[in-house]
Formats: sequence, structure tokens, C-alpha cells
Amino acid sequence: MTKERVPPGQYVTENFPILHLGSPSEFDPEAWDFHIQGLVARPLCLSWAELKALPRTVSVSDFHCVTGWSRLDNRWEGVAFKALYELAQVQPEARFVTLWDHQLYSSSLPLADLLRDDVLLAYRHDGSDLAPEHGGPLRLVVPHRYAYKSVKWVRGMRFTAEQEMGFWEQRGYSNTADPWKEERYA
Ligand SMILES: Nc1nc2c(c(=O)[nH]1)N[C@H]1C(S)=C(S)[C@@H](COP(=O)(O)O)O[C@H]1N2
Ligand SMILES: [Mo]
Repeated sequence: MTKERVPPGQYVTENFPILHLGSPSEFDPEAWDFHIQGLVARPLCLSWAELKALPRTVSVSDFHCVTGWSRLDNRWEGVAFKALYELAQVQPEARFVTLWDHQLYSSSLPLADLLRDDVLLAYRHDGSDLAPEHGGPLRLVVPHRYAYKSVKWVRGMRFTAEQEMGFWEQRGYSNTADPWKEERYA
């Protein structure tokens, strides 16, 4: 039943609200790149063609924004976080990952949260290429955390031993951000 799928204090919306700071990134497939840095044996700078050549994964999941809306049954397609993790040969000291966009936004998550099967870097949503206003060409999707962890227009990530503080996490929002525990504020 729908009710059991909706975390406490959330309401379901059929729309897909657009929420962000700054503006969508211009997308030039020739110039776009994605950096993997930090505690890895193999730092990487992937081109759009290289990213698209990685195995495609599909995951259907719910999306919960800390302001109260939840959108159910999103069909995301993209590259599993785990695939990039394996490609970069992450060192054992790495316990967190900071991800950033093309301008000012970032967020950080424990590695264990990102290694779940439903976490991906998505380039398609509900059967279409991911729209720029929803983070296209590429966004992080972490369904089991409030949506401010799901960085839009993601351009890179860094594996760290200690957790860095992301944009909203520096401004009073919860760093753990579990919707089922209503971890909205720090
Ligand atoms: N780069 C970037 N990613 C971001 C944000 C942002 O401001 N910049 N906002 C976050 C917040 S608070 C939410 S609720 C979701 C909204 O995603 P949507 O606009 O696709 O619904 O994106 C998250 N990712
Ligand atoms: Mo949000």
C-alpha cells in the first residue's frame, strides 16, 4: 500500500517539482567530463562517451524531498555507483564520498550508503533523457536519503577518510538525512 511507502511527514505528488540553487549546466558532450579523485588507486577523468559506454543499469525508486514532497516510482537509468567505485579501485581507508556539480553545490555520503544496488548516476528518467532542470545530463540518485543528497549536474566525486560537509549540511540540514527517521535538521 502507498501509505507504507511514504516516510513520516511526507506527502505524495504526481508532479516532479524542480528545486535547486544556481542554474542548469550547459551540456556539450565533447567538453563534459567526470572526475574521480581522492583515496583511489586509479584517479579518472571520464568523457561523456566513456561514461555512456559503461554498463547501463535501471532502478525504480521513490524520491523524498526534505521540504515534504515524495515522488513515487521513478524509473532511473544510468551507471551504478558501484561500477565507478570498482573502476577507480578505491582504497580501503575511504569511508565517505563528496560529489559536486558544475557550480556551487555539493553533498557527501558514507560509502556504504552509495554501494546499495539502487544508487546510480542517472542520465534517463521515466523513459526520456534526463531534463536539464532535473540535473541532466547526469545526476546522482540516492533514494533512501533526502533528495538534497542527490546532486544534480554531477561532475565529479572524491573519496575521503573523513566526511566533508556539503552545501545544505553546512547550513543546518542533517548529514545523515534518513527520511524514515525524519532526520531533516542537524
Ligand atoms: N546541483 C544541485 N543538486 C541538487 C540541488 C541543488 O540545488 N543543486 N538541490 C537538491 C534538492 S534540495 C532536491 S529536493 C533535489 C530536487 O531534484 P529535482 O529538482 O529533480 O526534483 O535536487 C537536489 N540536488
Ligand atoms: Mo530538497
